[in-house]
Parts: sequence; structure tokens; C-alpha cells
Amino acid sequence: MFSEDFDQRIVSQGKYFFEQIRDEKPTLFNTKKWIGRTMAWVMSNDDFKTQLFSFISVFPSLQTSQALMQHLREYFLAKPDNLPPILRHLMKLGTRGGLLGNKVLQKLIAFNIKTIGKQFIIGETTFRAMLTLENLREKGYAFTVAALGEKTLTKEEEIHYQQTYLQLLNDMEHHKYEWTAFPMTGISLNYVQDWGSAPIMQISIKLSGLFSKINVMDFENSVQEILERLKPIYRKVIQLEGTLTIDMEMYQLKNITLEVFRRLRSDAEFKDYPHLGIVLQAYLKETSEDLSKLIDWGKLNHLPFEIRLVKGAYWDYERILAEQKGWESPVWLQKAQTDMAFETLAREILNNSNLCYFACGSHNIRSIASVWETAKELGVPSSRYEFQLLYGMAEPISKAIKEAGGHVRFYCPYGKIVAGMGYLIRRLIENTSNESFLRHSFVENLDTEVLLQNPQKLLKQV
Ligand code: 2OP
Repeated sequence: MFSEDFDQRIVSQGKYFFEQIRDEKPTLFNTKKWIGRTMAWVMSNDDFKTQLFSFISVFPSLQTSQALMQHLREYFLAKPDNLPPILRHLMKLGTRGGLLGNKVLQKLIAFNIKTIGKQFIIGETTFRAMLTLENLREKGYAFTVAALGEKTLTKEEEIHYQQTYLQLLNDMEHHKYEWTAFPMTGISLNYVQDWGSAPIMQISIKLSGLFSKINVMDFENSVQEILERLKPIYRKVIQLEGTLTIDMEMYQLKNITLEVFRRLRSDAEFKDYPHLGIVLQAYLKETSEDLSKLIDWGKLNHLPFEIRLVKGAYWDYERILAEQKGWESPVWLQKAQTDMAFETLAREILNNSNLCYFACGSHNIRSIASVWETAKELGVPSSRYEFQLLYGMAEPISKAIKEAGGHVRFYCPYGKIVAGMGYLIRRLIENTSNESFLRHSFVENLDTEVLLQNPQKLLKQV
């Protein structure tokens, strides 16, 4: 499958993207901004990083300042030298100054977490969120909105998560005829589809939020419960002529997620509507087989659908869990293996572009350029694929793709920051990871030749 000539085209396209953004830095790594300085600090302190992540994850449950101080001590005071100077100072104040010091410290931490949140979240209220979406559309970017709060524990919270989506869709409905679709070839043909074929109103959802007791040991019941809550949401999406994409979460939930997707797609009520999407994660060893099966299933039943291909956001979790339990790891352990799988899977999907609309979900310019060139080589019409990036992650890259004529959509989380802690931690972990493409590109300024190297070649070298 490997051809030197084709690889050269990928590298050239990648270099072209890099040239377009030579002098730009994502806000995340811009050390003139507070968030950039925080990221730089976190990246340079591995110990602090571990402490910070575990701290942020318990932050929402710390209601009183005493509890907060106790945790701070537990997490940070064991190794005070790891703390940034300002925090060290405040810790002292907190320990000495009693209630007042605690309050100041609590406010400061809450403020810092809010600032990180603002970077990745389009708004804490639907009103704010709508303004951001409008703003994105004015700049030529499409969106898929995801409500935060996937971590539900009770039935009330599950219903609340469902209602949040229904409310969101109601608000989106007000804009249905207000937002003009992005044109396909210079002329806008209709009001409901971008670039000639992609619905404007798009949402993404995590199934675990709809049923907290989701469990493979209770497979059929989990599928039923989820479908029951998901159907009203999908009905509303269809009324808006939109797209619903089902996110992929932890490996344990994968087969339930795929089953819910198939049942919803083939349900008698919905089977004539093609805009239902599923996410596949390239880091899972099983994805290649899952993809083949999905494609066969779609062909057999004449059911076109959409696929967002991503690398996967739960890598550390999957690896550690498998290690603890003594299972074989479900994820590829080397980054290059995932990167290579991504290119192979993308080709497979693009090869079936009549059946599958393809969304390339990556911030890695090598992966993006590879999809770009593969689509060109296979003659896939531009109305059958797009590029998706996370809101707040890699502004220069989205700009480069858009300016080269690519279709760009942002994954846009919205909701209260406390509900988004899991999401924020996943973003912090991936952006400060030693293997992060964005970090390599914009912080360490690695050579483009290295950044654009074929992962297959890289693996051979290893
Ligand atoms: C996540 O929630 C983007 O769905 C991905 O981490």
C-alpha cells in the first residue's frame, strides 16, 4: 500500500499547511496569555502535572473551604517545591491566614479553572453558546455542539442531561432560517445544508450521560434504556434537519455504543434519514474489524451514515486500567501505531464514500494532509468529507485547512464548567503530553520533516 510518491505528496501538503501558519501559535501555547503560561508551567513539571490533574478531578466535590484546604495540602504540600511561586505563597497565606486566606485561595483556584474552561467551552449558558456559534459561522466554521455533564449518577441527572439537549435543540431551532448555509461552489443553494450536503444544526452526545448504569453485563437493558432517552433527541434533530453524532467513550462501552447506533439507524421511524454519525477511535486495536463490519452492515441494509474518525481521548485511562486488571491493552501502545491506523482507517472510509460521509477528527497535520491527499487520489467529492477540530485547541490549523478550501467543523462543548471537569482534564492531559503533536509543533518547534514523517516508516525504525 505504501508508495514513496504518494507519501511525498502528503509531506508537501503538510508543509504547505505549516507555511500558512508559520508565525502563529494556538492560544493554548501562547505564553503572552495566562492560559499559555499555565500550560508551559504544567509541561515543565511532571510531578505537579500529576498532582494538578488529580486535584482538578475532585475540585467540584469540594464544597467547603476546609475540605478544599485539606485536599490542597494532601496534593501539593507534600512537595511544596513543585508549586508555582504564586500558589506557594497563597498556600502559606491559607495555612496561616485561616478563613480569609482559605477564601482567597479558593477564589483564585476557581478563577484559574474558569479561565481554562473558557478556552475550551463555548459558553456556560445556551445564550452565550449561541453567540459563539454565530461568531464561528461568521468566520466560516461549522459546528457540532456537545452538552457537558456526561458524568451522571442518578436517574434525575440522566433526565437532566437529556433535557439539556432538548432545550439546546429548541434554542437552535430559532436560528434555523437565520444562518445561511455555506455555499458549495460560490452559490448558496439552500438554507439547511452547508457545502451542499452537511446539515447546519449538529450535535454530539455521550451515551453514558443518558444511562449511568450502562454496563456490558447488562447489555440489552443498557441499549434499551439509552434508546428510550435518545429517541426524543434524535426526533428533534431530524425536525431541525440536523445531524446527531454519537461520541465514542471508554472501551468498555464500545459495543453498547455501536449497537445503539445500529438500532437507531435502522429503526423503522428513522431509517430514511441519513444524518446519523458514529465515532471510531484509531487507537483501539479492534477498530479495523468494527469498521469493516459497519460498512458491510450499511451496504447490506442500504443505510448510509456518517463516521467521525478520531485517535481517541482516553488513552491513559485504558492503558492503566488494562495494566491494573492484567488484561491485554485494548489500545495501541505506541503513538505511531495509532497514527498509522488512522491513515489506514481513513482510506477505508474514503473508499466507501458513497455509503459513509467522513469526518476527519485530528489536530495532527500529518494525519490531516494524509486524509487530504487520499481523498484527492480516490476522487472523493468534497461534499463527502470534512475536517473536525476541538474548539479552543488549534486555531491556526483550522484556519490553514479552511483557507486551503477544506470544510472545517468545531466540536463545541457547552455548559457549566463543573460539569466539564472530565472534558477539561482530557484536554489538559493531551496537550501537555510528551507525545502531543501540537506541543511538538508549537512549543518544541520540531522540524516539519520530522513532524510530517510517515508513521509506518517511524515504526520500522523503532
Ligand atoms: C472528549 O470528550 C472530544 O469527545 C471527546 O474528550
